[in-house]
Amino acid sequence: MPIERKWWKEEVIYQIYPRSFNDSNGDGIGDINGVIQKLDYIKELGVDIIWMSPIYQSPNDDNGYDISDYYAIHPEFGTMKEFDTLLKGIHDRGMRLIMDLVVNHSSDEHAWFEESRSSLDNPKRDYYFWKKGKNGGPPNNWKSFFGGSAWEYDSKTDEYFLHLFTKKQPDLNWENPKVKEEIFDILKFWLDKGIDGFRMDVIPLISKRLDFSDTELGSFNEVVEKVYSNGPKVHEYINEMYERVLQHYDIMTVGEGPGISKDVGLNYVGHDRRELNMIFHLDHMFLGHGPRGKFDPVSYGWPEIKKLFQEWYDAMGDSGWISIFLDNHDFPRLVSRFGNDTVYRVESAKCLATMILTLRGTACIYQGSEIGMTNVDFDKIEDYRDVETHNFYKEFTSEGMPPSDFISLVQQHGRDNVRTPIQWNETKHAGFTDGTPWISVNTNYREINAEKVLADKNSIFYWYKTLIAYRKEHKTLVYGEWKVLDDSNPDLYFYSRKDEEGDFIILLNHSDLHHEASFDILSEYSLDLQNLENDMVDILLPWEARIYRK
Ligand code: TEU
Ligand code: CA
Repeated sequence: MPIERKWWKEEVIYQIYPRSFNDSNGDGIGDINGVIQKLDYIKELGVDIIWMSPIYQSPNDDNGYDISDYYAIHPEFGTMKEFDTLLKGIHDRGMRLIMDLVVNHSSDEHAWFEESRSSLDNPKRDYYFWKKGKNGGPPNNWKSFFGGSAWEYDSKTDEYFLHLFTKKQPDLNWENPKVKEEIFDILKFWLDKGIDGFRMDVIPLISKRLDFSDTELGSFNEVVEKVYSNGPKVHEYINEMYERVLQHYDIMTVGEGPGISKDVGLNYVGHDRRELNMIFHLDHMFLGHGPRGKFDPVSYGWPEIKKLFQEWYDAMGDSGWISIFLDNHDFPRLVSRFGNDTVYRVESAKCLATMILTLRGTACIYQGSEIGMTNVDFDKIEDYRDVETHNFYKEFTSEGMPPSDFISLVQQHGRDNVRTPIQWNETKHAGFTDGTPWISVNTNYREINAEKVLADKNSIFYWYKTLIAYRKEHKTLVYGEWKVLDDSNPDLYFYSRKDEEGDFIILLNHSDLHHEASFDILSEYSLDLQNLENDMVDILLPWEARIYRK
């Protein structure tokens, strides 16, 4: 079967975490008008699809991933009228907008939950999961993604409710047909406004194993995969969403896939599955998460990363599809985690960009990657905002971990690394706000900011722009067969992309070392793109990236 050609396979996604993108009214919080002000900047990069993290009404326990009204724009971000202006501005520039759909759970301040918790016989009681405790404690031993039990006791009705995330994010009960109807109405509301699709938050979690039995599994990643994700009715629910809503619009859907392994990926995105278009799988992002998660780290390296990319390529075949990304609002800055954000920050950022834009999958770029923003090194817990960080700080320090030890873990693995304000220029607060930012700006903003990269034709920004245009010109980099040519050197990523339209070789040195690069096959190709100056054909400089074409 020939691979199907689709716009959402060819186009490039740019993720905006609006709270940290650009503040237009001086309250220290990024907003919709702030995004509108930067639409030409985004267009200049050459990306096509903007994925907007949640902008709905929310108490912000998890920065908008706890929604209290799916039909309302949070006043901090602006008004529905301003949203309409944003959508028009995006469409007028030939770009598309996908919204973040968070329907595994709502906020506990959603009207549904306020009714549900009010009494045992409230008509909305089973919009959520309520259970009696066991042996004086929660119904089972399930843990939240964000520490502690996944159950919260509610004294009013003497029952516990399920929350796989914070206790202000109660899980919705998709078993209840009324819940599904409510969610399908939400989808239709936003699709009828003209948006171009959805990123579906933790979609593999929406079907629960209703026996709610204790788990004996050791590592949290295993619990996510085998207990929380891929439940008995997950495909029934997503397929129903497709049949009832999604198929009636020319849109794209991408499922965020904690727990979706390569072995079940095709069940969600196979071309004939009538479910989702693609997955943000998290296998490479969860690398390094030890038994208790990211703050219980284990070592890993490029061999594990490349093995996962091979496994997912093989699993998808020509039928399924994934997105290729190396960071988002939940994971550290890609140049800090996978590159070298000190001596070779620019070179490694460009090298990693080359990887993202030459593998098979829809490339997704997180805000700030195009200017080479790095992790932060806040050294006080008060500097952090992320509920995940604060919950685990309490949990680990209460077990005796010195606070300074936890802080160094947060500096490496915490989500606020990617949530500091975008660094627009070298004025106060990096030009993000005229007020006090909701989270401090990275202190390196004078050296790293958009104004500087836009003035430098050799900057990371223009390398992304060049690669994006190159990928669009050569669709072989989207659809072509991918093959690793030689993996004898663990520091090199050496692969081809080939189909009837083109024949490319990509050669990446993802290390701080010089490497020999005299591969006979290259004599048949000409060098099209190189991320740095180097006229030594047979030697690769640290973090050098080359694209050859026949
Ligand atoms: O993330 C789900 C998820 O897997 C995250 O919990 C992430 O992997 C975790 O931080 C790793 O430790 C989605 C959203 O992207 C995230 O921002 C939300 O906090 C979460 O769901 C709950 O909505
Ligand atoms: Ca604002």
